[in-house]
Amino acid sequence: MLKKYLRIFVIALLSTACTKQPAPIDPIPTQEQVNWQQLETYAFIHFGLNTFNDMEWGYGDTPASTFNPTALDCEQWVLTLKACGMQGVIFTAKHHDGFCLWPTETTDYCIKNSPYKDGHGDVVGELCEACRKHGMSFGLYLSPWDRHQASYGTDEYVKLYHQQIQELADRYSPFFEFWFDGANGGDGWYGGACETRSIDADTYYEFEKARDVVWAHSPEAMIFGGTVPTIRWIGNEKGLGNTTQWSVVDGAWLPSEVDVSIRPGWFYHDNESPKSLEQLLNIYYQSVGRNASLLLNFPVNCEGRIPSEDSLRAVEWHQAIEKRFAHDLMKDCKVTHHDTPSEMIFTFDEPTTLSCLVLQEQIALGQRVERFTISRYRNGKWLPLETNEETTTIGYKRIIRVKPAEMEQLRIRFIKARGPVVMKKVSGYR
Ligand code: FUL
Repeated sequence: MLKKYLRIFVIALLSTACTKQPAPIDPIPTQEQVNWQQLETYAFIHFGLNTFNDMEWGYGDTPASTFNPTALDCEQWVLTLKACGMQGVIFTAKHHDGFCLWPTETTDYCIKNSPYKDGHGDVVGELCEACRKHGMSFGLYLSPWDRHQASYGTDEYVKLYHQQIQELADRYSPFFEFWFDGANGGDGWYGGACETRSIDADTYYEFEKARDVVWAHSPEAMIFGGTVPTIRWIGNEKGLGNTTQWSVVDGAWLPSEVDVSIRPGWFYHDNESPKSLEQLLNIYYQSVGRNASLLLNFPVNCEGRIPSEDSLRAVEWHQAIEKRFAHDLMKDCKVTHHDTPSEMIFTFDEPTTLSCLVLQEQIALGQRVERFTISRYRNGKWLPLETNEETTTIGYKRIIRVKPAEMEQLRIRFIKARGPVVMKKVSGYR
C-alpha cells in the first residue's frame, strides 16, 4: 500500500516528466485559489481616523473632522508597493471605528464630513484608480464590527453592512480579495450608548449573503474571515507560518495567509519604526517559504504617504530576496526518481554548495507530502543536510534553509504522503 502511494510524478519544470497524468487527490484548489497563491506577497494599508488620533482601535466617536491628510497620494503608495514586489493591495475601507473612507450613502460618519478635499475626497476610489493605472490587484477590508453605529447588534445594522459592501462592489470592483475580519462585538460608542454589545458572528452578519455581493462583481475574489472563507488566517500577527502547513483542512482546500505589519502597529504612530531587514527576511521565509501568502501591512502617515523609511526598507527587502533567488544552481542537474524508496536524486555537473532549497508541489492536483528527508552525496557517502526546519509538508512552496554544504548529488526522500508525490519544481541556491 505504502509503496503504491509513494510513487513520484514529476510534472512541469523538471526534465524527466512522466508520461501518465496522475489523478488529483481531493480536495484540490479552485483556479482562483491557485492564481491567488501565485501572488505570494501583497500589501495591506491601514489608514483612517486612527492615523490622526494615534490609535489602533478607535471607539467610534472620534470626530470625522480629524481626518485631514495634507499630501495624500495613492499613486505614491502603489508605485512604492510595486517597487517592493507587491502584486496587490488591500485597503481598510472601514475599520472597527466605523469611519468610511469612501463617500458612502449609508452613514454620515465618512470622508464627506472631513476636511480632506473639502469633503469631496474618496480614498477608496483614488487608490482603486491608481491600482488600475499601474496594474496592481485591488482588495478591500470592511470591518463587520462597527463601534460607531447606534444600530450595531440589530438587523438594521446587518442591512447597512451589506449595503456598504454593495456600494463598494458597484463602484470599485473587481477585487482580488475581500476581508471581513475576525474582531467582533465588544464595547463601543454605538451612537452614544457607550456600552458593550455581543453578537454571534457565525449567524449575525449573514456572511454567505455578503460574500455573494462581492462575488457578483468579482467571482475571483478570495474571502478572508466570516463563515464562508476561501483562505484562512495563520493564527498570529507576527509573520510566523508553521513548518507543517496544510492547505487541506477538514476535507476542503483552505490555504493560509500570514498578515503582519512592517511596524509594530497596523496604523501609523510617530514613535514606531519599521522592522529590520533581517526581521523582514525571516518573515518571508516563514510565510511564503512555509506554504502561505504574505500580506504585509504598510501604515500610511498623517501626510497620507508611506513613510520613506518604510519604503526604503521594503525595497531593500525585495531586492535582497530577488538577489538570493536569482540563480538556480540546480537547473542543469540530471534528475532521476525511484518509487522504492520514494526519492528524487539530482546530480550536479561539479560539486556545488547550496544553502537553500525551494520545493514546490503541483498543488492543482492536491497537497500530498507529509514528511521528507534531504541528503547530500559527497566523497562516496550520503550525509543529511543540516537544517533547523522540520521537513514535513511542502505544498505550493517550501523554502528550506540549510547549513551551507558541498555536494555532488542531492537526494529528497519522501517518507510519508497522502498519495503519489507530484512535484512541480525543486531549485537550489547559495
Ligand atoms: C485585526 C484588527 O483588530 C486589527 O486592528 C487589524 O486591522 C488586523 C489586520 O486585524 O483583527
